[in-house]
Amino acid sequence: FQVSRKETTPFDGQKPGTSGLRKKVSVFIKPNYLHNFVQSTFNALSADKVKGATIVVSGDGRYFSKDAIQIIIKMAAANGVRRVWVGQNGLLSTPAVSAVIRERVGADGSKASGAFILTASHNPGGPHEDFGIKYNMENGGPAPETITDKIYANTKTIKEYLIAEDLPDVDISAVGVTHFNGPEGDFDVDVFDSTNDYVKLMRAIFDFESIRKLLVSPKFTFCYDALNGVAGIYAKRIFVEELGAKESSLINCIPKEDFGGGHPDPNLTYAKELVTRMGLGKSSPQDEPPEFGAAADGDADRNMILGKRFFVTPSDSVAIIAANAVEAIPYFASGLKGVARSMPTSAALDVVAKNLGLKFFEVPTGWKFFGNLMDAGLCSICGEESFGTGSDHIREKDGIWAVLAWLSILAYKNKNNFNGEKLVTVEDIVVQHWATYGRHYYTRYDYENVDAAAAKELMAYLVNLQSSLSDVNKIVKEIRTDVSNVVQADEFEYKDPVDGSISKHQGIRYLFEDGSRLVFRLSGTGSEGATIRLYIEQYEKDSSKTQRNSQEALAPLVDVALKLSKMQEFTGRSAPTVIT
Ligand code: VG1
Ligand code: CO
Repeated sequence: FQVSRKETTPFDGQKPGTSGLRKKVSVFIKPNYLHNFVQSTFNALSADKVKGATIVVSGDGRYFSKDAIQIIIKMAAANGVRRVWVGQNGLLSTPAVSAVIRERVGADGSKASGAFILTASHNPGGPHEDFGIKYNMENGGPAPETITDKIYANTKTIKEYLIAEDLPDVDISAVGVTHFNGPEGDFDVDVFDSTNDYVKLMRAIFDFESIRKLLVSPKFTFCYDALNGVAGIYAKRIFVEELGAKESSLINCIPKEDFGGGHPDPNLTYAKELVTRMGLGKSSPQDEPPEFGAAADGDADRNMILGKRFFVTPSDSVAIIAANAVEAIPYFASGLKGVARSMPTSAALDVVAKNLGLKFFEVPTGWKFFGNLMDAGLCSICGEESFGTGSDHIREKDGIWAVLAWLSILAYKNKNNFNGEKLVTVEDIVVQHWATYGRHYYTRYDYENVDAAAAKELMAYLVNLQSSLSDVNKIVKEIRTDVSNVVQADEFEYKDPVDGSISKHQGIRYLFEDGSRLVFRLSGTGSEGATIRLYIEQYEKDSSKTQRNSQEALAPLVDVALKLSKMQEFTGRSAPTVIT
């Protein structure tokens, strides 16, 4: 093939957000739009990560992925990349990409130095919806801000990109290596099985035999909803083929380019079918709900864990996994190095860390901050309130891993004896956890797609308020007398303990004397307007009061949050779009 240099001009707004660049497909298909971003990324990497390197290109299979993969292959060839690895049909979950970067060794001994992941995660897909792209580094984790800042700077000055226009499209539906010859030498496209490397890693972490006994036990019933995302191919392979779950326990497990028209976001609002099956929906289920249910987002890095008629809030989920990991999961048998959560995630994990004497870290939203801690050997398990849970086995959150972790805990709590009188259930485990550690009542209100200027004003107003705590408390007491005093109000700022880098403006916090918190943030993953996230939390130590309805328990704080922020005045919204 030949290398062409193509002239181009910059596009506005190619700044990677919390997790890459996400825009409407109609934006991504503009001539040169994707090309500019890909070339800007190559130009932001050190030469050895491009020339002669091996890179992975795949994603959640959403609309436009197949075209994007062919474009990136041609650009990689032209930029001197030696090998491109593609999951069959262009499919790899985000955690599987991380695993492939870290674990896969090519037939010729090659290792990958990075990956383009094609996904907009939990955002809808299809010709009128979202596409996304992000770059992950050699450690398998998202590019740090130093790199994403460079990529963004490059997108603003880009003048040309390199492409091998005459390279024929590669058939990515069939496993195998296609070999090409370019001006600088050989170039290979290696299409490989999307699940093998990931499954091998999961086998090395968990005791598949004991999980299998649980899944095949007639007392245990199971349901997994991939929301038509890429998780389906892993669920089928792992839960059904390896662990013996019935095929009928999988729903929406065939990946679709438009996620069946749905919102591939595993929460109580969008995972409707599963929520109904588990007995949590408005209408009652046809059959007795399963003992255990779980769902994933489009790229399978998120998870929702449900018991029969029972929702596990993600902040509790990571705390419970951390509390039980050493006993229940072979990978952690020798102990945890430390644990971490994102700032808006509830403090349930903090309490576990304190009780178990573990190192603990609070980082800004987004997975990239956990990676540094893990690379430095400081953190084994971490999580976010946004249905993200994971460990240092890779450098992304991992939806299937979280389900296997919960199944391991269930297997362990039932002493691997599933024929007893009554199984220990998901609800039993959570209620027991609250009794031991106290409960963090928690909810998140999302105001999606509000006017961007109004959202900014609301945030500026809240920051401004913080200059006087006594004024804040005066306003709070006028709204409600049954909440405690605000003792600290600030914008969260993080100093990375490993590299010393500082991230500012990571969310507005109001901290109360009794441990309650209100947090306000603007989303960095949307593609239209602005999304305001409001996180509300309250700690209850008294074990006789840990089983209240969470919206009821949090009502006073919700009231304070909405009135303090003048939410309706600024946004014109009387209610959030999503409550989790
Ligand atoms: C959201 C979540 C954040 C998560 C991010 C990426 O970001 O709040 O916790 O890490 O999505 O998840 P934001 O900036 O919109 O609040 V995923 O599954 O979209 O890669
Ligand atoms: Co995701």
